[in-house]
Amino acid sequence: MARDTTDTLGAGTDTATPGEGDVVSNESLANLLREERRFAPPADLAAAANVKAEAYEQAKADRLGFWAEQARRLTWATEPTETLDWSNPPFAKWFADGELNVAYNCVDRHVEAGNGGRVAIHFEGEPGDSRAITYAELKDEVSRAANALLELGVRKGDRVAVYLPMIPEAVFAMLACARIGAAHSVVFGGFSADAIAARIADADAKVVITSDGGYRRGKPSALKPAVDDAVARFDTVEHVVVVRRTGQDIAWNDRDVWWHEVTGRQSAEHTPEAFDAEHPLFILYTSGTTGKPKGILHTSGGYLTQASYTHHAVFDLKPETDVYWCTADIGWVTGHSYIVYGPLSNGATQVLYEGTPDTPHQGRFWEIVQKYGVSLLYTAPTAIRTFMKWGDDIPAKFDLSSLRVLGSVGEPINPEAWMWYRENIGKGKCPIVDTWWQTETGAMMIAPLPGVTHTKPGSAQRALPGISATVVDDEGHEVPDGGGGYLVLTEPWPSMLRTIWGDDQRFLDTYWSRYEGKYFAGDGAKKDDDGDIWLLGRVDDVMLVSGHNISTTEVESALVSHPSVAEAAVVGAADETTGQAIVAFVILRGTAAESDDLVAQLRNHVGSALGPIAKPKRVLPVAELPKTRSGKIMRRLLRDIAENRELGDVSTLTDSSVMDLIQTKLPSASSED
Ligand code: 6R9
Repeated sequence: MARDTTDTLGAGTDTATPGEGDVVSNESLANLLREERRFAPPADLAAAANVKAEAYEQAKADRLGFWAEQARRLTWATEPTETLDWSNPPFAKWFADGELNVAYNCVDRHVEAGNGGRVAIHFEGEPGDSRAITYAELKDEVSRAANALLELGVRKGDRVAVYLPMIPEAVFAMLACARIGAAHSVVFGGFSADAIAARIADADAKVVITSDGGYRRGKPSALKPAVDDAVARFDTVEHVVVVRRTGQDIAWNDRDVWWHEVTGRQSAEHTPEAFDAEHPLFILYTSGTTGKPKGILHTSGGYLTQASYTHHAVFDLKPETDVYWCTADIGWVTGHSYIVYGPLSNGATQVLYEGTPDTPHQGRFWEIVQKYGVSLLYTAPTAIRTFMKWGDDIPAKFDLSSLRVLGSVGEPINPEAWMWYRENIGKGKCPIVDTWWQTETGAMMIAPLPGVTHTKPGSAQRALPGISATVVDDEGHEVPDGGGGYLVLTEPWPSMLRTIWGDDQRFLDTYWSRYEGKYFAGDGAKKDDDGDIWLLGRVDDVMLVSGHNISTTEVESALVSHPSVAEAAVVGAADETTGQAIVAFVILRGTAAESDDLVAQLRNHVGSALGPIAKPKRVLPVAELPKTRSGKIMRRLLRDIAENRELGDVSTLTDSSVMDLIQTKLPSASSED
């Protein structure tokens, strides 16, 4: 199934596609796609890069020494003397005898270094309101919020749920928790009352921080009613803190307190306490293939070391001059590591945008880049493909000359989307860093270094310095260059998940039982002839056609390389003769007209790009694709459609009407030659 975040704990159990059996067969993933384009780093960027090629050598010679050095980029109350304790694998301890305060590292130390006047956050509300928050102001806000949480009875070791829109208070709330040693559990602001309730229960959260609402597609959208509904199911939630954002009418309960009141009466002084490096920092829920979301636990010192280092290395952040913008929601791991902890620990100036890319117009992102002079941009392939569909003329209207590094995360980026990003947004001069990582890995694992790597469209390329990743076959043997199989991580890394909250056994079973001593990421991957890694999508999505494992990603990329296609989602549907047959759903680019002739062209196009085995049996032009709220395509639902089955759980879809639209397309399905 597509990797998504299920709305409720316990609900949404997925079953394997009938007839498909175990898609991880003895046939390793076929290596079909060829990509010859290469792009050298710009000379000036390479010359001044934060991290140069030596880092790989240095980390290879002494991996733990390398991470110990990166840990010294942080400010410790007690410097660690131990780097890694791996005496009880896979339960790692990093920097175990060190002590630090994560919020101090993200806030106070920049003020102490004389940078209190630097803007930490340029907030841009969807309606066009804006607010600049300096590091000195951030320190006051976080300190007041920390004092407020203490007044409400939150203590070190407690859990606080956060359910907020993309507003500065979300950052303040997370850092306030970190400051007092309470773990936050951020629940994405689009989730239902059931999802909130399940997460409150699983983590036993004592306080919930929410808002009346947020702005979404030009309208206030309420948040508090869902929290009220969820909280009413327990007597364990002591307080609900409510940020006033939209001013809409809300019901008020005894346990509710206004954020502005409870923080407004606090001192702006709060002395951060130092916590053990292994003190819990946050829990973030991610779905499993079997329904119940997993509470991924991250701790302090190792997590911050890697979030901070990778942000510095992969974005080449120059905090004095760069303006960074990550468009992810704070409710996803990307928002945690690359809006809050990575950039702020590095003293970055960043943009925080509340709304959607097409409100009030389809150029909103580029208008924001122009307004703030954004130099480092981090977004997702789904957004890039949407911009491709909207047309090249939209970004062309804005001044994007401030950009210098472009990042991608969340899904494999198709080579054509990569090229579009490079040409239309980066104007051919910005390196693209395709960053592979997961909620579980906490921080980036496989990505180019912008001043070092000769980039290849569509490949995340190689493990970052200090990270060990490879591709193995079914038996766990490393595949040779040119081979395909499953991505594994072969050595522990500082920001690795420590366990699944309350369920060590599930942690072992999910990640560590498939290959002895290796972390199983659940993604298909291949190595090219240079040994560079290409991600091929979730293992559960891999198709088995006439005995060959074929990746959805490669077929999708071949489709997107056709000038008429903006986006594609491919699934394997049960088929009497071939086991599974490839069915492709495609969104056409603005100008392309749907016709039988085009469908035939697209099928042939894939056949000639990848070989006859990968030629889709059916190609269905559709207006939209089902996506999770973090933008990942939900292929599981498309499989249901392709196999004429009742749809499975649709609660994680951004827009469930999409499925009705797609279903109406089925009769016009074009079939085989
Ligand atoms: C950071 C994040 C993790 C899964 C991961 C993989 C996919 C993420 C990717 C990518 C190819 C990339 N994924 N980045 N696939 N190339 N650059 O997205 O975390 O929400 O936990 O999802 O996303 O399938 O296993 P998370």
